[in-house]
Amino acid sequence: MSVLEPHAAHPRRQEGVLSLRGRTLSLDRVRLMGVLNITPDSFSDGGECLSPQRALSRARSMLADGADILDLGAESTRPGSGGISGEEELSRLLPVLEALCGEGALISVDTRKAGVAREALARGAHLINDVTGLRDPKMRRAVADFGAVAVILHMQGEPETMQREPRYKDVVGEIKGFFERRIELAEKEGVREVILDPGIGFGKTVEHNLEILRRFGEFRALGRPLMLGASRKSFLGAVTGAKSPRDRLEGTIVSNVFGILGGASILRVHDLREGVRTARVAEAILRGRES
Ligand code: HH2
Repeated sequence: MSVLEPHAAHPRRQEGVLSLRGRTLSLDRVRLMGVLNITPDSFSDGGECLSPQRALSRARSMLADGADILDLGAESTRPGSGGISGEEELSRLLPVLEALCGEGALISVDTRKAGVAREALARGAHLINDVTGLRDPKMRRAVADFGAVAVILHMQGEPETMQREPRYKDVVGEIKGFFERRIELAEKEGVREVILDPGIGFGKTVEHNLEILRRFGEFRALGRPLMLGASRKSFLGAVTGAKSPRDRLEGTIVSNVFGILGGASILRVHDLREGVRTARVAEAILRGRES
């Protein structure tokens, strides 16, 4: 199937409204999630926002540039990263989370720990972005107890080792099967709503990432909103030779266009101004400006 010919049985994008704990986010257009890494070691911007003041100023500038949601991550999941304790993660996260919730922002928390998710949800977070795809029953319980939405991300292996030798017979087919199994587990536990993210760079070779983007539209068959996180990732450097993550903006834009053509509802990006403009132009081409 070509990216330009959406499957007749499925609309280009999952439309509707996300209910985010008393707030709503309409998916009538592509939404932008801004990455806020409150970490010393994230792959593209580690150390930039470790102090709450700097994190808040970056968050405000992403909101001003058009971010619909901010994704707060206090533990890096870059390939080879070791974990940190829940206490450490919370001490980085909570001051920034509380301030931004107080300012009315929609907040996603990027965490693998059920205890961290619970604390964040108790303080007003709207969405849990779990790179382990709700594997832990305690995580599913936490999301369900708070009536929150969760992002189920596909990862082969663990961040510590995931890039060693990722292997698939059919990368898209296997990810779809994974989503089906995790959606079933999540729904059994009472999780109301999930967003699916195939996890670019999470246990995938360059070729796997390219194939996921080429075949992104196939995930539409699952009938859930889709998220794409290609921003600044290393496969773009492998293709273009851009060693520095900051030098991968064009690759990010092209990937996001492919994601939009394939039906992505949410793009997770570091560069908001460019991300918003990419989405608006792609939508205008697809649907005309009037709509
Ligand atoms: N990518 C990263 C982290 N979390 N979550 C979703 N849903 N999708 C992604 O593609 C994704 C993610 C890695 O990027 P970043 O947060 O910039 O780096 P790090 O994990 O090193 O903090």
